[in-house]
This record gives sequence, structure tokens and C-alpha cells, in this order.
Amino acid sequence: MTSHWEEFFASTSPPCDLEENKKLLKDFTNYHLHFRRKIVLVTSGGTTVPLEHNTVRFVDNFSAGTRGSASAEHFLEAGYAVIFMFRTKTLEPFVRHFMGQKFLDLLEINRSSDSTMVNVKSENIDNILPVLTQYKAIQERRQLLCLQFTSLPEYMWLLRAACESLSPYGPLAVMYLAAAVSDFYIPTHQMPTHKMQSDSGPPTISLQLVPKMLEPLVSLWIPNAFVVSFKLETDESLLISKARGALAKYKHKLVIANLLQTRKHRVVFVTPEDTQEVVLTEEEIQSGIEIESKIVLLLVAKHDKFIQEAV
Ligand code: 9Z3
Repeated sequence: MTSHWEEFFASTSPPCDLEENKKLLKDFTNYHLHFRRKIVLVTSGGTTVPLEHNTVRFVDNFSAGTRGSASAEHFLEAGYAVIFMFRTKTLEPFVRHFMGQKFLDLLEINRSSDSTMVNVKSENIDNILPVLTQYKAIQERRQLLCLQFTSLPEYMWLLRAACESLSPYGPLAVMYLAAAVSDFYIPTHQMPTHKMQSDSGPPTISLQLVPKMLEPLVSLWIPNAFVVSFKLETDESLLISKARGALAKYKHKLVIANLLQTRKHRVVFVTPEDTQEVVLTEEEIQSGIEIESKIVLLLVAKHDKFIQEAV
């Protein structure tokens, strides 16, 4: 019997850039495997679910990409090779520090008789230099690969391809699944080809459940990796029980549970045995500390223990 996730792939065309991304993944993972470096796949941002094949409208999943992009930076700092798989136009490592600033306003033109230079205005140098220095060092070490998705099918195909490339790492690989993935979608054969017309009256849209990819991911695609999924709720009373439910169902290592309203200063690490809160104090928030620095620090310790136990 074919399972729901197999049906999903059988009935959904791969994205047109999949082969190109597979090649980037292969090159990146082969390169770092040679050094036996720890590696992490960070997924970030939300998926869209198209309502028409020629997509004019779609349903979107909430996520700014803060969790993913900030965590990616902290994994890089901890020496990991990082595959950052993110929703187009959400936050990216390093670049995120300059969001909300007008790029052209950071620069100035200096003309002299024999040359024209574009420079960073002196008042911006202190902000840009530390980030740029880190970014250049990461580029030099080829430590970061960024890959983009937008729709749910693009995310699914890319996730499976990433798992294929990462599986030779065994326990050295961490799957850090912070992307907000849609739970509902319209299967290909039920989706209209063209833009829905308003003169046909209000549409009735029937969404189906998305097969949970965590199931084949943990049991088949990358069974020896350290898999960490995120659970997002808005109702505190459901948070821990839903996280425990996911652990029982998919048999992975750890769920990081968070509430939409408090996600920037409180998460809970949930394992089958216990729960552990990670919180920022008021002083830490005021001094600009990000909760992702604490999350990644704790995770790296857990991952190291996991690697030791696996050998
Ligand atoms: C999360 O819970 C992330 O922490 C957030 C981060 C999306 C809340 P931001 O990008 O937000 O910093 O604005 N991600 C997982 C969300 C999710 O869809 N989880 C599924 C679930 O809860 C499991 S795959 O059922």
C-alpha cells in the first residue's frame, strides 16, 4: 500500500530548480563530509498553499524567519556547516541585521577628478563591519548554503533532497525544522487551472490534510540524524501535550514547543522524559540577547551527547 507521503510526491511535480538545488546540496555536503564536520539543516519561514495552478492567490503560513535565520548564525558560530532552507523574502542570516534600513541610504557617492567611488557612510560602519566580517569568514570557509522555497510542494521536494544528501553524516547531522509548514492544501487534481472568477459567486474551498513528512523523514530518509521539530500553538493548555503527541508518533529526539505570543522569549524543550524551559529575563531582552543563542547552545550540548552515544 502506498502511504500518504508517497502519494503526495507521485501527484505533485517537482519544482523546476530541484536538479540545480540537488547539485548544490551534493557539492556542499560532500565538501564538509570530508572534514567530518557537524552539519545542520535549518528550515525557516512559512510555506504557501496555492489555490490555482496559475497562482494568483494562495494561503500563507505565519513566520517571519527570525527563529531560523538567528539560529543559523548561532550554529555557524558553533562551527557547524549550515544548510539554510528558507522561504523566499523572509529573514536571512547576516542580511537580517539590516532589515528596515534603506540600503541606498547607507551609502554615499564620492567623486574626484579621476574616479567615482561608492562608500559606506562613516556613521554606518560600526554597524556593518562586525556583521560583514563574520559573513566574509563564513563565505571563505564555505560554511553556509542558502536554498529557497515558496510553496508547500517546493518545500517538500527540497526537504527530501536535503535529507538524501545529509544521510551519509549519520549522527553528525541535525535537522532543525523551524519552518511553519502548512497543515492543509488543495491536491493538484482538485485545484483549478485558472484564476477563480468572482462572478461565479463566493468559492467553496475544500482543503485536505498535508501528509506529515516527519514520519518518513525520521523513519526512512535520515534515520540516524538528530531530529528536532518545532511545535507552534496559540493555546498554552495544548502546547506540551501536542509536543508529546508528536514525539510519540514520529519517535524523534526533541520537540521545541512555543506559543505564537511569547515565542521570542520563551520556548520549552520537550522530550518523552522531561520538559525544560528556555527563557530570556527582562534584562536579557533589554540588552538585545536573542533566545536563539540559548536554544542553540543547549542543542549543541545535546547533539554532542547524542554523537557520543551513537559511536
Ligand atoms: C515554529 O514554531 C517557529 O518557532 C516559529 C518562529 C514559526 C513560531 P518566526 O519565524 O517564528 O521567528 O517569526 N515553527 C514550527 C511551526 C510549525 O508549523 N510546526 C508544525 C506544528 O506545530 C510542525 S512541522 O504542527
